[in-house]
Amino acid sequence: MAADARVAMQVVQESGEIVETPLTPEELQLTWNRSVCPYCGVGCGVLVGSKDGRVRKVRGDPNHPANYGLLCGKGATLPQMVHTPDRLTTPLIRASREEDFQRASWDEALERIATRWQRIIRDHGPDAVAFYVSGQLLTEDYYVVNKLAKGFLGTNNVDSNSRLCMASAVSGYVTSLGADAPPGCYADIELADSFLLIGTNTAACHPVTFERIRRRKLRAPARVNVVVVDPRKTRTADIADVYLPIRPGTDVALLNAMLHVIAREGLLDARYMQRHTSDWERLQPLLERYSPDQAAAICGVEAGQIRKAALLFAKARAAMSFWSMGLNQSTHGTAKNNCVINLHLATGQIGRPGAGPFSLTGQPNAMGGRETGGLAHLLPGHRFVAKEQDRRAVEGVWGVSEGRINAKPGLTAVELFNALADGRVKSVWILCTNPMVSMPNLSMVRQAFAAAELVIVNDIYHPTETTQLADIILPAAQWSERDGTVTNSERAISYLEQAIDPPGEALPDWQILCRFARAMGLERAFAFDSAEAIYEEYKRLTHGQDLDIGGVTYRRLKQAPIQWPCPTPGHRSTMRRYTGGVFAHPGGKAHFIAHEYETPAEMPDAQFPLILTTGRVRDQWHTMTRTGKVPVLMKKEPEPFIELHPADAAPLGIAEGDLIVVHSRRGQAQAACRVTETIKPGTCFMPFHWGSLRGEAVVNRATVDACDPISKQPELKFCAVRVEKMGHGAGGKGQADA
Ligand SMILES: Nc1nc2c(c(=O)[nH]1)N[C@H]1C(S)=C(S)[C@@H](COP(=O)(O)OP(=O)(O)OC[C@H]3O[C@@H](n4cnc5c(=O)[nH]c(N)nc54)[C@H](O)[C@@H]3O)O[C@H]1N2
Ligand SMILES: Nc1nc2c(c(=O)[nH]1)N[C@H]1C(S)=C(S)[C@@H](COP(=O)(O)OP(=O)(O)OC[C@H]3O[C@@H](n4cnc5c(=O)[nH]c(N)nc54)[C@H](O)[C@@H]3O)O[C@H]1N2
Ligand code: SF4
Ligand SMILES: [Mo]
Repeated sequence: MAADARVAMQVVQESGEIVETPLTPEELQLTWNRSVCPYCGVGCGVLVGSKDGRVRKVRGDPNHPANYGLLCGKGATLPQMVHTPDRLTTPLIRASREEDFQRASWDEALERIATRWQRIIRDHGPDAVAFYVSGQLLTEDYYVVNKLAKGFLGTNNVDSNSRLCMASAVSGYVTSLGADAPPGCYADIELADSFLLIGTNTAACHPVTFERIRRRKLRAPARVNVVVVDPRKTRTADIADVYLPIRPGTDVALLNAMLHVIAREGLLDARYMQRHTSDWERLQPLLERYSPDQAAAICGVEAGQIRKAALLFAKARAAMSFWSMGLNQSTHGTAKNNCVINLHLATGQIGRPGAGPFSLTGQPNAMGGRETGGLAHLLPGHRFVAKEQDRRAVEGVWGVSEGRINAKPGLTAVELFNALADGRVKSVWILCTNPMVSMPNLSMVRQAFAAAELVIVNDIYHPTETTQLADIILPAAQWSERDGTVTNSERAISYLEQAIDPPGEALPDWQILCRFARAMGLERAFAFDSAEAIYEEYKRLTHGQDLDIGGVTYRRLKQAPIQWPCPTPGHRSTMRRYTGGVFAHPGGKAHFIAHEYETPAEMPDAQFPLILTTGRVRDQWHTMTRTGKVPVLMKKEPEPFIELHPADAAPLGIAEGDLIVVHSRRGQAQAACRVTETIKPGTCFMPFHWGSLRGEAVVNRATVDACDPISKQPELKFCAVRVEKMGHGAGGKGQADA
């Protein structure tokens, strides 16, 4: 597919300004391939310009419906992270953790894993091994790892970093609507006249989607309104008509109060509720207790503002809500998702143009992961491990005997590392994630690595904080070096074309897994010779399911992305689900779900009086293995920082730029203080990007690993800490790499 790249490069700046650069004569000499940005879940289409085996340029794909040509700074600088000196080119192995890594052949490395895993499985059972994977794998990788573990090795221990990310959205949609995934599409943005942005720093984390919302607002400032709810006044709040600086963790109280107001003011859509929903009678009595005044006291915002936000939402012709980690990463993450969806159901703001709840997916293929069963309780095709008929259906397609798939869900991310630490799990294979930076409560994770008998890591670089602790490191082909598919936030499946060859002996993750399966004696089931062959098999498992992709082929995807469901070859794409008001629960009705506000797991006290919340900056991606190598991206925020309100800083004698340390019951992190009024008093904020390879600003040493009981998602947005000054510019006492 020769993509037409005769388009100007359009990059959206933080100010919202769009900088356009026309194609240079050299760029016209490049070979252009169509792909998708491998960073956030917006899923921007990109054109990849390469020459002599190297990626030289990236441009936004003018025809891709996620971005219509626009990119943010991370997408625009992709070529700079592909060819770096620390790329892995061969497998690396070592006999003990005291030794250095040695190069090895693929056969040697995979034989070694196969021998060890066969022994562990024989001696301790299949649940003594586990995979910890990533929303940045492609759909085909995800499918193979699930088939291998759940169908053939006999363990459901496949969990993903999506557990730290979208798990609460999954459980929220499933409990409220009957099935996973956002019902609407990006094109709704141009049709909506009210936006609720809650627990999302869209401007920094989904910049191209934010730009669409911003333009919508600016084009009709009087008609279109925006409500932003965040304890930090981020750039996202720049476009807000109502900004609610909520106390962290109190969103359930706020959302209940908004619905209280809507009911009080007679703004419920009674007809819609009666026809298409159930269980309002359970929610209504609870709402009585959430008057704006009561919620104001809990949330630390003005009652009048809560009222205003509620009216803007309910009176809108079409209202959309967007949310992400500020709601999901919580011990009540499922409840928060349910409460947002309650608002939509009560006002009929769902299943029609411009209206609907829209969780912003974090990673580029977290959606594909959810579809292919990439969490420990799921099976491919939106199926559940715990449901017998689901297991039978999957066993049939995989050609394994009835009963082969274990009925017990596997270990979820935090459970998995705990099980490694206490010896229940002996070996873990980590693909495409860097848990020694991104998991909560890193000292526990460190113990898990120390206790593990065999740690295998697939990455593209070495060292990372995680590869450093491995026994075997396997070199993965990355973005632009392989093909496959991803699904973005709006359920759009896109095809990523291979543009160049991978370096050295690096292989796509699915090929590594298939070669390993063959080393385990599983030749037949893992004889896939292409990503397309995997896709065709996976497709069979979506037949008759809500996400049926029977009509999707690589051939069609090479022309344009397709939004599922798309059950037949003649079917075009599904922009919106539930347009007829028939939901995926048996009986077709969506459920109202009642939740009381409850406090987070670890509340501040005399010893640890402040709330620590964590998150992201615009120009860095996660643990910085890629964006940290791009000079222009490092410029904006070259150093880690801790935000503190002047009212909290002054009594501690802390001034702007002071080096401060954040202590929790579990560990500490250090960074320079940024004294700012944009953060809620009583709260401090630290980005989680900086890992131990970059110093002592490792915030997950302090975070808590308490989880939502339903989604099992950890509370990365709330724990109790104390901060103190270390002296201007002075180095801190190190903490061995946790
Ligand atoms: N630049 C950049 N973009 C990214 C990523 C990245 O690493 N860098 N990662 C991608 C991924 S995987 C994800 S999951 C998304 C995450 O995208 P976001 O969820 O937008 O990012 P965060 O910064 O983690 O958190 C969002 C906001 O939640 C607020 N918050 C904290 N506690 C609460 C609370 O109790 N209530 C409310 N209402 N708000 C709260 C924080 O102050 C923060 O501004 O971004 C994706 N995009
Ligand atoms: N405190 C705190 N912690 C958090 C969060 C937070 O908000 N606060 N957010 C959480 C969330 S939402 C997320 S999604 C996680 C993200 O956390 P991680 O998944 O740990 O972060 P990444 O840096 O994206 O890790 C991806 C790894 O895969 C490698 N890689 C890149 N491409 C490929 C490939 O094609 N194949 C293979 N095998 N490897 C590849 C990269 O080099 C990198 O080492 O962090 C979570 N942790
Ligand atoms: S908005 Fe997301 S997908 Fe689009 S270019 Fe930026 S990081 Fe990539
Ligand atoms: Mo995420």
